[in-house]
Amino acid sequence: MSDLEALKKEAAVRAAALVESGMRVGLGTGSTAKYAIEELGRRIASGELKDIVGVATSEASDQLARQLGIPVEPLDPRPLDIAIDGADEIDPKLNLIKGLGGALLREKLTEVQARRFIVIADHTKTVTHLGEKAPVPVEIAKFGFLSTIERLRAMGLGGRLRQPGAQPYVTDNGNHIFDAQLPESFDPATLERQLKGTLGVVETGFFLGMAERAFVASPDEVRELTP
Ligand code: ABF
Repeated sequence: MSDLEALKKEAAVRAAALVESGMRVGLGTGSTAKYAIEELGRRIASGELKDIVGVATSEASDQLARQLGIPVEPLDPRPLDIAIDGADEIDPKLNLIKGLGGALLREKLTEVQARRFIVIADHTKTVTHLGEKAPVPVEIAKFGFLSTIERLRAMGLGGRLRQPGAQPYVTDNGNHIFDAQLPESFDPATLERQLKGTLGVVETGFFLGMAERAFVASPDEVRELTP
């Protein structure tokens, strides 16, 4: 395991320790969240954790959880006790950019319902302001996606349709993703509102004011951050 993977795992294990028997747990997506799911599976197998129910934020996490003996249910209106997930950027107030893994819509639907939303990451994900390193992924409807992209460009946003091969990337919800380059200076809440008001936009990768705490692992320590 590389040093960075070991750090991600350390952060994930710290967050997974907050899960108690009987809890309903939002299961994140991505390489860091995978370690949290594995740790929950380990704790179930050892008999330390009983009767938890997972709500998965992607087909991949759903499959992994089931393989590890974590019962998975669809999201329903009941609150979740906790959700644990990775992020692409974390600012000092724990505002996040998420969605480079493509699961932003299910992640937001799930994590907004969690009493506690815990972020896990290695130290490369912290920034002083959002957009420093990553674009913001914007999930857009497949139907008319080129028109939606024109509307986004007309707002002054650069960026590109996510297209890893010959075809555009398709999310678990059948949509496409436009990875928007962020301007040098902008207010995330204002841009989020503008994006959500744009026809064809389904969801954005801004997760603002949602995280309760973050476990961020660096080679020296796992820091526990609060907003
Ligand atoms: C999910 O996975 C996403 O919201 C985010 O895009 C990504 C982070 O992945 P990783 O932990 O692999 O860096 O949490």
